[in-house]
Amino acid sequence: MKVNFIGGGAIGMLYGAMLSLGGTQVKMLTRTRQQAAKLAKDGIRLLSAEGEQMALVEATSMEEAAKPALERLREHRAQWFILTVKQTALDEQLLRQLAVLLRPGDSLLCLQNGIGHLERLAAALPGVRLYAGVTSEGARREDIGTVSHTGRGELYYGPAPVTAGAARQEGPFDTEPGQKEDPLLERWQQCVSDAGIPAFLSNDMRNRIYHKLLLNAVINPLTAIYGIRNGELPQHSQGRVLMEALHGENEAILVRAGMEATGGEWDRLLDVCRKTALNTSSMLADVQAGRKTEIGSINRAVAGLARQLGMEAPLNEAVAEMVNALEPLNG
Ligand code: KPL
Repeated sequence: MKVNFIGGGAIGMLYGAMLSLGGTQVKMLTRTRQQAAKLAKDGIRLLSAEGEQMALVEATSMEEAAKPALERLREHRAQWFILTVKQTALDEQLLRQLAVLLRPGDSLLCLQNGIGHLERLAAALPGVRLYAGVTSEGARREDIGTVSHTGRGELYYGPAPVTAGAARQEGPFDTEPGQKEDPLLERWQQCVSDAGIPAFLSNDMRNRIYHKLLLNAVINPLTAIYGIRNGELPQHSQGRVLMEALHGENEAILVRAGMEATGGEWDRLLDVCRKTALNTSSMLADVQAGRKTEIGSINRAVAGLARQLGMEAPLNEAVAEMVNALEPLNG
């Protein structure tokens, strides 16, 4: 089976390289033509504890791939796609391109942080089988052709928990009666297993997404506001106080929204800060690079969820304002 990655960032290149080295045919669909040309010519350079490896891939720009005329020439078999762009890149133009590129019966695995994207994708791509994934793999994009594997992690994926109100999906959703089997799922599982990627099929993705959101909605805004690395946050006198308060607010909201708390959430947060101590969070990296951040799909989205549930989220609102103030005006 061919696996098509939409997005040539750190996670897209990491998984693209690992799958290719494991024997899967990989196609990278990138935002820029320059990156597509580089990857098509040289492949992906993967730097890891095992050394340096070159992974051969096909590549083309998203703009090129989503031309309606070319799309008509596409093979008829259903295809497996993985969306690895940030939520900030999931704008109307990309949604339109995806609607040209993907057909009913195709499968799309979405690896975004935060919430809100699955509903937008479900509405834009009727008939596409949507999956959600949460990865803890560590990756850093060094340049348009090189990625470093900075920490081993796991991938959990499963039917996307699209909330009521979004377009109805034909697919293997746990919420849908009369589910249809996805013929590509077993082949995808074989591909990740051949690549040595620890990946687990889950029927509990809403819970997993909320647990990841609980981490991102504390670490990301606070490290961005204070300009510190993940490991410094629990040591930061003011940051630590806000960390506890924001975590408390988020946990209450997410539990009301359906997250199953285990009692170990606060320790998990400290553990992630420890394990990713030297990381610059993705939000701080965005602020430092003068890019728009994912605050809208993280803290603003948590505040929106709170409103829907009749709750208040003053700390989420406050950190969202502060991070917005750090963003470029028209980024
Ligand atoms: O996912 C992350 C991010 O930076 O977006 C964390 C868990 C905070 C690790 O850096």
